Amino acid sequence: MTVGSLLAADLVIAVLAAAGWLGGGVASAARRRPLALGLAAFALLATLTRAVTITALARAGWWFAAEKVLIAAPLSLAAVLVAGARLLRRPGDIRSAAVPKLFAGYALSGALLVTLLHGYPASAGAGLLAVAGIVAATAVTWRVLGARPSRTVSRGAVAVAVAALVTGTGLAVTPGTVPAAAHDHEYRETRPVGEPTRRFTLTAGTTTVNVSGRDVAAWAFDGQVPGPELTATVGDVLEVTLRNRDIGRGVTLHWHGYDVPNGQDGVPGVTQAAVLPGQEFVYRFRADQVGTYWYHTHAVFDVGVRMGLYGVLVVRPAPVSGVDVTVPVHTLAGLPLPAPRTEPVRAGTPVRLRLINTDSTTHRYALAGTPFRVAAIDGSDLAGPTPLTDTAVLIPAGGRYDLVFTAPAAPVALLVDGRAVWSTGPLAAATGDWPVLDPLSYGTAEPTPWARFDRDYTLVLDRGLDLRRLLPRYAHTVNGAAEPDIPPQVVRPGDTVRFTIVNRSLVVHPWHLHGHHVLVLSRNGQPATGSPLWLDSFDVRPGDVWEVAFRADNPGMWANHCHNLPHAEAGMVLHLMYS
Ligand SMILES: [Cu+2]
Repeated sequence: MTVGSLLAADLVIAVLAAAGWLGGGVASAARRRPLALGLAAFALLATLTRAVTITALARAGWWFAAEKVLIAAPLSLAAVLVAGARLLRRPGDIRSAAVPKLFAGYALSGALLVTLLHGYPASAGAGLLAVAGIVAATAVTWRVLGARPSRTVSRGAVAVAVAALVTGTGLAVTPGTVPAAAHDHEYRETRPVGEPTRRFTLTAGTTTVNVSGRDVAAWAFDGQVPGPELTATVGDVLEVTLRNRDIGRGVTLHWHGYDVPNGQDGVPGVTQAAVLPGQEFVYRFRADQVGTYWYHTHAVFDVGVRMGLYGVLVVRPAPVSGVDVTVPVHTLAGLPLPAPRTEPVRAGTPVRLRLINTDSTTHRYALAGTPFRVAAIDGSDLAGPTPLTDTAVLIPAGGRYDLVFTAPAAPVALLVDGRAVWSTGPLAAATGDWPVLDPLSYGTAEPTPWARFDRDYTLVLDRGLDLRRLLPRYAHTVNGAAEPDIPPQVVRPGDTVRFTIVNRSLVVHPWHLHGHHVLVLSRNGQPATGSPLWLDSFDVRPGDVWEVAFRADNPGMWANHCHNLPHAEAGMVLHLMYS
């Protein structure tokens, strides 16, 4: 069982246990004896089962189980002692068993709320608030059901509830380490880039585009989705003038995967101000990295990218022979892009397909009709890629794979999630049951360039209630905090830095560090054994633990965030900053 499914199973069992106790309590109060006993027995079994799931999660990593061991386990034990013991007693008036069962239900619900609303890391404040709620709810139940606890017991309950509430609130609202203001830095260009050799102008504006015969509202560069394909040869100096015609909330250009100097990175509020209607901004950088990249707005980027403010950036070595096709996949107003295209290719011609996922979720790509190799991922060439046949690849949000093959005489087709997007001729292919390539074991290994690390950071991805804003939100969190309250990671120029990224939530988080490519060291304790993988976008699935590392060689203030853009807008953004 994967850690991701353990997390889900534990959550389901916790819900069932809480519901079972609450239902049993209500049935007892209604004097429905068989139902009450059945539900309570079921709840007792579910509560005890959690000992197994919580232990397994703790063995997989403390991050997955901290609050379950420290808060849920003691509360579950209390529930079992109070309500379970009651089950063993000689049958009397079933109604008198209602309060113990309801107490157990409150205890398990309280623990569940701690997991769902607070998550990681476990905190005494959250635990005490849960205790206060449980004691208060039990005291009220006692009254409502007309039972008469002794004066000592009721006074004791009130005292415990008040003390827990006060202490818990105090601990919960005390601010942690609030980061230094992350938004007034600006790193000036220090490297001279030379005279531009490739000049482009991109004008952002609202428009209507036609997708599969339907007119849909879009935000676009130069009126087209995707925007114009920017191409360069390695060594070129790119100058891109961004103009904003009428995108009211502003626009920027972020060069996804391109490790530009910080001032060119296009993150509003961090490296520049958003370009408002009527304004312009000029980006200039040298094209030192060969490969497949893309650009997109980083201003209100959940809406902006989804509405169409993105395009392709390809930097080729010179000279290039053969067929070279870019396939940027996107979902615009629920409709898939690009439209299917057929392009006959003469047999024997070398073909490179540059697959780009510009959506917020993973896509599955399958190339049918030919063996192929994965020549590059995220712009970096792989070492010793071997031929693959009938194998699918999963590309995370923001990620790119370059597939290469020699065109056979028979047709070849590229399918995205089962839909043909590019082909050399008619080909019906069923690719749904193909195995998926694991890039961590593909290609030829090379020694890791570093033996030791100057900095170690752990990012635990979760969900939680963020109360630090005007309106509370159910945020996507990193180490229990949401933007802008996640402390920045501080590095010195030249440091080798290791990140451990842990996903204890139930959804995939495609991780994306700006300005640097990270080398994958391991996933879930298994070292990467294939070609060195230098990634800028990788899917951290539920229960995953990724270890990646990079050299701090690009000074500035860099966004480090989830590239599922709704998650990023809901708090999952922090910054990497150079001291
Ligand atoms: Cu995410």
